[in-house]
Amino acid sequence: MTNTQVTLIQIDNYGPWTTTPEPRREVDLQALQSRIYADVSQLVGNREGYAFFGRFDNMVTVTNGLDTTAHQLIQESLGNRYPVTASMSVAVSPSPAEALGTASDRLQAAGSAQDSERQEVLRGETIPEAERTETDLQIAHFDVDDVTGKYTDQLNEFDTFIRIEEGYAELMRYMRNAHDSVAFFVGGDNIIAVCSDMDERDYHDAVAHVKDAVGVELRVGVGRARTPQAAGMDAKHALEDCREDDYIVELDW
Ligand SMILES: Nc1nc2c(ncn2[C@@H]2O[C@H](COP(=O)(O)OP(=O)(O)O)[C@@H](O)[C@H]2O)c(=O)[nH]1
Ligand SMILES: [Mg+2]
Repeated sequence: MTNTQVTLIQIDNYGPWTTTPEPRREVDLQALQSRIYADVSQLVGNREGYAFFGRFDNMVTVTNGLDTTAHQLIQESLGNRYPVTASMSVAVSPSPAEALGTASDRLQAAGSAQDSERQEVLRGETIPEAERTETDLQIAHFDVDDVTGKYTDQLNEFDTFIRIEEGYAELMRYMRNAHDSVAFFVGGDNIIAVCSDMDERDYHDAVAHVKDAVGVELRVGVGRARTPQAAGMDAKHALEDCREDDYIVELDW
């Protein structure tokens, strides 16, 4: 059984900040957002977690193994490095989508994303060390079969981008609706999903659904472990096995 710990990181009062006293230069906002994400990826990643850029102002991170103190340190580091602060909300569930839902509820209860009074809150609970198991995380690493031959080397880059985004949109919706799982585009032709307890058939169905709906052919490797990074690395190895053996789905257990 999976038990995913999700931390929602939300930049405090970011909307008003981007327009006060007048709209800030977009290029500066883009640089700021990508730097905050880079730091979050490393701060969470150094502690065996995974971070997704999401909408940049709201980042979803998977934090099994990070306790409250680790969260406070990350929050403090962001506050020290940037002209904005971040709030964090943590929740745990066998269903990743439900964990993210509970984390969102807790943050919303603490105040609006555009409330200047709500600053650097930290809410929620982490998994007690004694309750952690080797199957808490199930992570799936999807990639488009031969994106280079079918798209990158063939089409206008914008038409390639449209195809990849269509595949992503279809997969994220399917994983959310059918399996309470959350999937994020991570660049190139890659999508990483944090999954509930899905089996091989479920993954075949997901890949078949995306192919039927939008014609994008995916492969997927899946890992299971105690930490997000261990599960994610197993998933990447399983995906390499898929490519070598010409399978569509490979589970690393
Ligand atoms: N985030 C991420 N991107 C990757 C990874 N591997 C490949 N990519 C990206 O995906 C693109 C396509 O690579 P690949 O899937 O190997 O090509 P294909 O075999 O033609 O589909 C690369 O240009 C990278 O941008 C990975 O492990 N993680
Ligand atoms: Mg590929």
